[in-house]
Amino acid sequence: MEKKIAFITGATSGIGWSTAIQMAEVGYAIIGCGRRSDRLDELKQTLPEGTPFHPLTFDVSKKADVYKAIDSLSAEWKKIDVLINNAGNAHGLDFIHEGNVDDWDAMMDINVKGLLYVSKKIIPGMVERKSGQVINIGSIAGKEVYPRGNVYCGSKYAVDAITKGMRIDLNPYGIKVMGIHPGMVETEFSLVRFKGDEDRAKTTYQGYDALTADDIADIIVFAVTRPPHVVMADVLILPLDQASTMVINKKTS
Ligand code: NDP
Ligand code: 8X3
Repeated sequence: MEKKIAFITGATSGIGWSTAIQMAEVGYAIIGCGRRSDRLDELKQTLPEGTPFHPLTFDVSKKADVYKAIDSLSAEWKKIDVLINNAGNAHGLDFIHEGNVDDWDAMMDINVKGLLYVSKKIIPGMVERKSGQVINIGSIAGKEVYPRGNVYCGSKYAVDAITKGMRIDLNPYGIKVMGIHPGMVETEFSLVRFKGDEDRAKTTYQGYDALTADDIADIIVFAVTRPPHVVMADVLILPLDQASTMVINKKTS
């Protein structure tokens, strides 16, 4: 493969979708992942013409499926230059004593263990080649806890800690490791958190200009286009109207 290869989880929607397009625009071949294969077909049609694209349909929380999907790549596609661990969601927004255990399982299994399963299959190749870049999508929820954020925040604090651990352990191998921690980004995120309640999801982004998925993709492209000696290690990115998880300057009229 002449082009560098980016492996993007959660490429069927939101941040991952925009990242696939912007990475292709700067010359990357794309491995796009997600559970919805129809969306991956749609993504393929949306990418700049001539972009080498390999869809992989799997659930990141199912270890055997993750391994099978990544093992199915040809030797050429296995030489992944950039791994973007983006797949994830919040499930529910409940006080800890009222939380749904299935939601807790989903957030830990997808946001934390899913990231680890994918990393386990891809990072050893980077270590062998002594090159590569890992970009983990955390959240402002991994930097500060808010009411009813409990387990989602826990999952994103874990992503932050794992990212820092990766940077330390991979330091001898010339592998760049970055965490990106966005505030409010208007995607399907709230639709998933509120289990398909469109009105509630929409309200989350009303009264201020939330970030867009493209804003996060911009940061990713900036990070992967730095000179070899430069690592963008940690970025907290917020909408202008957001000062913290709980302080958002919403206009009421
Ligand atoms: P979206 O809901 O738009 O996208 C989530 C993506 O994750 C989808 O492509 C979805 O694909 C994939 N995904 C979810 N669960 C699984 C699973 N079990 N297996 C495989 N893929 C899965 O949300 P965002 O784009 O906003 O979210 C992307 C990341 O950004 C997440 O990690 C989120 O926590 C983080 N984030 C989002 C913020 C926001 O305000 N939107 C703020 C801070 C961080 P599919 O359903 O096809 O499997
Ligand atoms: C998404 C942002 O504040 O809803 O990670 O947790 S927040």
